[in-house]
Amino acid sequence: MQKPYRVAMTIAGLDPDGGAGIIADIKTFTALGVYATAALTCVAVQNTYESGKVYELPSIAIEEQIDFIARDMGIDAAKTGMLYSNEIIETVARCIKRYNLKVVIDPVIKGKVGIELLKSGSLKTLIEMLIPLATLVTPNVKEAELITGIKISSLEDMKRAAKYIVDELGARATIIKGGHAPIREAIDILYKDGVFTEFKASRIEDGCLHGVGCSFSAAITAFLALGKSVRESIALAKEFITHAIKYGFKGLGKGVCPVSPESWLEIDAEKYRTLNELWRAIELLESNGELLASLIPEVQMNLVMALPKKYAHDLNNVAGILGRIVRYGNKIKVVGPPVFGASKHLARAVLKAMEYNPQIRAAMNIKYDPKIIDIAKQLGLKISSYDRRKEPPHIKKLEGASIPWGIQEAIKKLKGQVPDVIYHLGDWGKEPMINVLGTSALDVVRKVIRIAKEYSKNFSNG
Ligand code: PXL
Repeated sequence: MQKPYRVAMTIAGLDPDGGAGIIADIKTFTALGVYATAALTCVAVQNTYESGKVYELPSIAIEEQIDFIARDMGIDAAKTGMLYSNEIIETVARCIKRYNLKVVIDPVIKGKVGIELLKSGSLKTLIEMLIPLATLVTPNVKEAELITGIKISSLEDMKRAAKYIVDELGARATIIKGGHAPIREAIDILYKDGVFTEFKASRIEDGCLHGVGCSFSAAITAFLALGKSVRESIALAKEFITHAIKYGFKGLGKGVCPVSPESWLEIDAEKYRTLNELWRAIELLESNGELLASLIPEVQMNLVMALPKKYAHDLNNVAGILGRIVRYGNKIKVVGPPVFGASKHLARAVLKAMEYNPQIRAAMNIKYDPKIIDIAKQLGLKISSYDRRKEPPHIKKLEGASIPWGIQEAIKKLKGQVPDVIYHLGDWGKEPMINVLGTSALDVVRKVIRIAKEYSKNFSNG
């Protein structure tokens, strides 16, 4: 029978800033749907820019942690990180043999900000006692050089070192990570069963790298725990780590920013939250259908909501209503469901507004009427506008550039503040239009309903 849960264990140190070490490993296991357990080896006091002291746990404490979990839950796969001393390495090697653990050895020697993760005299012990037990060893170029004594300055050197780690040192397989090599692509070389495999990923400019090695080896471990092959686990872990680097915690801490293993889960959660918010806004729109019918422009109406700023790169990260919102007798009809990539115009407007204020995430277009602008003013909404006739020819020629240009003009008029309402008076063949902006789809719809209530009074007064 299929086991209901897969258990992974990290045998590693604590990095209190949470970027690397067991915290990164636990986040990674969790993000990948594997039950996370940990045996703590050391406390490596540090933050994103300075290293402090290392406090070692007695090796008996490490052994007991592993024993307690192995005999209770079982360990489907394990990884090692900071092991620091001969004593700890020997203890961990004994435990791996005792439980015949499937184990990824991440031979960490120095942390990103320089903390010593392995005592200088302990590398020999790691090579002799641990590498022969490894399902996979995951050194970076620097570590591979120290382990093999081979100077690495090319792909060929990486291959020689990889072969050495398996054929001479006895690991089942190794992947040498080329992330640090001075080439455009980050190429990793796997050597397993006499075969080299290259894994490529383009380098991410301005990504976050604190904890990248820990999260990568933890991701491989998680996939191994799920029963995937080494090759498959690496390919999947590569995708995972690229995501974690790209969506890392930019600006957090004063030094090297931490990767974000949790972004793997967060992005899907945000997609769900965004669509859910749009469904709620649709309900509100429909229940005010009669009120809103008079606000529908010739080109019909749409309502969009973008993913949070860090995930909002292009039109596909903005959800809108498929088929738009149309006039239907004296009511409105929401034609289709909310879908990512369903609207271009409003999506471009909201993406531009988000550049100025990341809290802004939603927009809706309504027909232009000077009375509506007056009402918006009376309601205390902040208003700006732009003149489409002043659009420069080079912008006009560029596909999709007109709306962002206009939104930017309107925001610049307010010295960079994003207003609630941006309107323009049209141009040849372009209908005048009002865009209502807000922090969420419901926020925008509520503003539009307030406007519509006043506008309908206006009508009934003649
Ligand atoms: O990234 C390697 C690493 C592993 N383990 C601990 C660390 C670091 C890097 O800072 O602190 C505990």
